[in-house]
Amino acid sequence: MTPEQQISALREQLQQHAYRYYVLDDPTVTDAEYDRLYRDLEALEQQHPELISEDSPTQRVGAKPSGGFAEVVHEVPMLSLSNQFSPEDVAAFYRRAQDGLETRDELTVTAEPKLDGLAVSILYEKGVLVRAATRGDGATGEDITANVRTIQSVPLKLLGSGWPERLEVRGEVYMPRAGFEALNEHARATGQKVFVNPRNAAAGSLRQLDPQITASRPLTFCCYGTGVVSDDLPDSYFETLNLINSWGLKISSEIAQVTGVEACNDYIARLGAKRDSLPFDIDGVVLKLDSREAQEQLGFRARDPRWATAYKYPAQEEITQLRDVDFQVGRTGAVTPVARLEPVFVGGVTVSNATLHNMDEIARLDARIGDWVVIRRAGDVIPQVVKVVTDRRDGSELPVHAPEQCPVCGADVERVELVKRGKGVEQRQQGSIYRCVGRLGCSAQLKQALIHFVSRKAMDIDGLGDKAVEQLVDRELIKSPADLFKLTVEQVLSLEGYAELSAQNLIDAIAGAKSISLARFVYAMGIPEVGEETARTLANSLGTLDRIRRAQVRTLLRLPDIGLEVAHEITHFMSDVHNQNVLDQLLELGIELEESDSISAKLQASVSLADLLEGANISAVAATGAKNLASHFVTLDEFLSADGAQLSMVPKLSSRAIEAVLQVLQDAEWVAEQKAFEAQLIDFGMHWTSEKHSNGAEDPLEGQTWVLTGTLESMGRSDAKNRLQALGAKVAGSVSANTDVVVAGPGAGSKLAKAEQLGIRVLDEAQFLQFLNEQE
Ligand code: I6G
Repeated sequence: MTPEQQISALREQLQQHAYRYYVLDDPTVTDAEYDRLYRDLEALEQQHPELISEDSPTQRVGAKPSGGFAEVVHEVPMLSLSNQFSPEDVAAFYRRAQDGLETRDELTVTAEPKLDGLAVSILYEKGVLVRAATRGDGATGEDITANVRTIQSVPLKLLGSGWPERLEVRGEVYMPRAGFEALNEHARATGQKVFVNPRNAAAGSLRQLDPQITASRPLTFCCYGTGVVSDDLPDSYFETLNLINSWGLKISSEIAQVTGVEACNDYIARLGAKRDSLPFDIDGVVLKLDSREAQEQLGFRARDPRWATAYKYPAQEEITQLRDVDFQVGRTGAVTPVARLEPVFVGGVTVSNATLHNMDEIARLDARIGDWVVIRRAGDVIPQVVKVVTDRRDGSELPVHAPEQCPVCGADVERVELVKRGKGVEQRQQGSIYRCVGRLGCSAQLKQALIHFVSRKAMDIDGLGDKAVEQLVDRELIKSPADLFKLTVEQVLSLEGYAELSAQNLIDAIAGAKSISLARFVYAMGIPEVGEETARTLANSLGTLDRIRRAQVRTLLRLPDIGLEVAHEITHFMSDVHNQNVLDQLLELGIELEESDSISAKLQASVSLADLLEGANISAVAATGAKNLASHFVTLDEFLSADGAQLSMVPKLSSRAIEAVLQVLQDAEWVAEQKAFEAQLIDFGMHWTSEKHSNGAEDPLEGQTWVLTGTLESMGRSDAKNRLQALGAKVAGSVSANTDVVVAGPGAGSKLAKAEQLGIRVLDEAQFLQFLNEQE
C-alpha cells in the first residue's frame, strides 16, 4: 500500500470506530486499539505532511480563530418552538394541527426529548464539515466551527454515500450529567470556575476562543433537523433523521413515532418518569408532525412552526430564600452544612432542604442567611444551592459560620485540611472539612455507624430499623457496635414497636450474626472509602482480620484496585484507638470470622528488592534506577548500609540519584519504614526475593562495558581485564557513550577526559579494588 492508501484506510477505520463509540454508543474496539490506530495515523501524517487534510481525525483541534467569532447569516432561519404545559395544551396543539390540515384522521407525530443545551447548525459540503454556527437570534449566529470540530460525535466527514451536496444539520450541543459533575468536581478541587448547570457548562465550553479548551470538555451533539438541503430527503422526519444517523451523526436514542394525541401524552408521561435517570438534562419533549408535506401545508405562525411544539416539564432550577444553615454530622464525623429553604417546587417536587457541600462551597458561593438562592434539582442527585442572587440582597443577610462545637454532642469541631495524594510523597491541598472529634461518643456518629453496621450488606441483622437504633443510642443502651451483642430481650422490649416475639427474634438475629464472612465484617466496620468491593479485596487478599489490621500502606498498594487514598484511609482507621477498642471488644464477645490461613496467590507473587526500592519514594530513583540499585546489593540490609563509594559503582545511576539515596539512608524514619515493610513481607508470606543479581549471580556485570586506562599499580591491565570478564563485563579499548565504567589509574589521559566529558562513572584504582573485593 502507498502511504496515501495507508492514511486513507486508517482514517476510515478511525472514523468508523468513532461513530460506533460516540454516536451509536456501541464500540467494537478497545480504547487502546483506537489509540494505536490514531498514533499510527499521526506518525504517517508526520512523515507525509503534504497528505494531511482538514477532515482527518487528527485535525480536530486547530488553531485559535483570530479576532473572535465571525457572524454567520442563516440561509434558513433557526426558529423557536411554542410551549405547552399540560396534556390539555398538547391536545389543543394537536387539534389545531388537524384543523389546519382539514382532517380528523389520527396524525403521526415524532416525539423526542428536548435536550437542555445549545442549538447549533452544522453545514456539510460534499460530505465535509465546512462551518458550524450558533443559533444567535435565529437570523444571524456566530461562527464556532473551530470549537464544534473538537466534538467527537460530530463527524468531520460524513459516512457512507448519498448525502446531498449541501446538507445543513441542526441539533443540540449538550454536556451529559456525568461529564458535568466531573468537570465541576475538578473545578471545585482546583479552585476554578464552577458551572451552575450542564447547559451553562456547554455554552461556556462552546464560547471558548481556544478550541483546545473546548476539546477538553465532554460535549456531545445530537441532531434533530435540517436547514439548507440541496437534494430531496424522505417525506418522513423520522426516516430523515435515521438517514442522517447512518451518515454518522447522533440522533436521540429516545426518539419514537407515535400516532394520536393520547400516544403523544403517554410518551410525555413515560419520558417524564424517566427524566431523573436519563444521563443528560432535558427540559421537555418536542413533538413534530412526521410528514414534511403536512409540515409545509401548516407553515408558521410568526416565528414558530405550526407543525411542532415543545412540552415543558417543571423547571430544574428555581429561586427561593435561604432561611437558615444547619450542620449535620455524618458517620465519619464530617460536619456538613445543609440549607434550610423556603419550600419551592423544583424538578417536579417540593424542596425545603439542599446541600451546600462544605464550608468552602459556602465561601465560594458567598451564601448568607436570608439570601435568595438558585436551587437545582436534576437527576437523582440531591438538590443543590448553585448560585446566590446577590442583586436581591437588602443588607439584612447574615454570614454563615462553621460551629466550633458539634451541634449534636458538643465535642470540639476541628478543621481538617484535605489532601490529595499523588505518586510518591506528592500531596496537594484540596480544601478543608470540619469534623466532630467525638467519634462514637457522638450520638450522631454512633447512630450512623450502627445503621451501617447492621445493614443488609454488612452484618445483615434483621429486625433492627433506624428508629430502633435511634432509641437504643438515645437511651444509652448502646455505646458502641460491640454493645449490640450484649443486648437483652428486656431491653429490646422497652423500645417502641417491639413485642415478646419480635424482641426475641431480634436477639436471635444478633446472635446469628456472630458468625460472618471476613469481607462482610470489614465492610460493616465502615472504613471511609471502603465499599463492598474493596472489603472483599481486603478479605480475599489478606485472609485474616489481623493482617488487615496490621497491613501497611505499601502492602495495601499491592492489592488489586487499592490506590493511595484508600490505602491511607484503611491504615488511618486501623491506627485509631477508638476503632481498635471496638474491634477488640467485638472479638472478645465471640465474633467468629471466616478467615483463611494464607494470603492470596496473587499477593504471594514475588516482591523483589527492586520493587521495594521503587516504592520507597526516593526522589530521582524511578523503576530503572531501582532495578540498577537492586542489581548491586544482595539484601535490603546491605543496601541500607551502602556508602557513597559503593553507590558510585552501581551501573547507570545518576549522581543526582546517588545523592538522593545517600540522603534517605541518613533518615532514620525512612530506614525504619523500609525495614518494617520487609518484615511485613516476610510475616505475611509474600514471596520476598532479594537475591543478588536476578540475572544470575555469576555474571554480575553482564551487559556492561568497562574501559581500563592508565597504570594499575596493584595488578596488571590484563589481570584486571580477566577479573572483569570473569564477572561478565565486556572490556573495550576506547570510551564511547556505551561505556558504563572507566577504571583510571595514574597517567590516564584522553580516555579519562572523554569519560568525564560524557559523564561516565570513573573509578580510581582503590575504588576498583574495593569493588572487586566485594564481588568475592
Ligand atoms: O429548540 C429545539 C429543540 C429540539 C427545536 C427543535 C427540536 O427538535 C427536537 N426542533 C425545531 C424544529 C426547532 N427547535 C425550531
